[in-house]
Amino acid sequence: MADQIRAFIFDLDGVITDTAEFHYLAWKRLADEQGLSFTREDNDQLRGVSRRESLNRLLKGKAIHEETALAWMERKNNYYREYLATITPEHCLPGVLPFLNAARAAGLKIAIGSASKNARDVLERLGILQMFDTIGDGNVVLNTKPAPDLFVWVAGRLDIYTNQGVVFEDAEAGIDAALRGGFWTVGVGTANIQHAHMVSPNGLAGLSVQQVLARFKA
Ligand code: B16
Ligand code: MG
Repeated sequence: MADQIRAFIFDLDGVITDTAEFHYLAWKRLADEQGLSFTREDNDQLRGVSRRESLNRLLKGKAIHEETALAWMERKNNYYREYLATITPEHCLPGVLPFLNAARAAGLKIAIGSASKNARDVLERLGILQMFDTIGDGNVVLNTKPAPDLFVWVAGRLDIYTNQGVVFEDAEAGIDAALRGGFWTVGVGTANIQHAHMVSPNGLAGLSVQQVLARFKA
């Protein structure tokens, strides 16, 4: 079992807010313009996956020049950022604010571990950026989920051992990353996350801080 739990680390898209629809609309716009097929089912496979790997999957083996790849990723991101402009504090998923407040009240550090390079902007628009002790996003490490690097970077910034942290994730790649890093894991939602130590199908709304702490009590 763990040493005492000292921090909760949250993925962003799918745990704190739901930006998957905006990613879908942005990739779909690019795909339509380039004559590529891209469905909602395809988009579901991109949860927690970096922008570069998302493009690779969208291309389905089609080869393009590096310059073109960079230009397409920038175009997609510009579309995505147009949609982000509509985000307000009402876009926090149900139960998020009470859960974050309860975690802080219990003396835990709280942090973000998101693959997104836009994470800070999203958190600012949600009005919760200042609540977190550390923000790990798509800009801080080279190797993205399922590599453990991002969560390990966050643990370093929080000054904790990895087995003192619980990672909340909605995506298979994110749970794999946290397990490889030696963290405790809570799978949030209904995706392929059954290998997490604990699963909450109804998001943070279906969970209490005390329940999580009790599950990982030393
Ligand atoms: P960006 P998370 C992930 O966020 C999204 O789930 C994924 O769909 C996206 O491709 C990735 O961020 C990169 O996002 O293009 O904004 O850098 O779930 O890790 O919070
Ligand atoms: Mg996610």
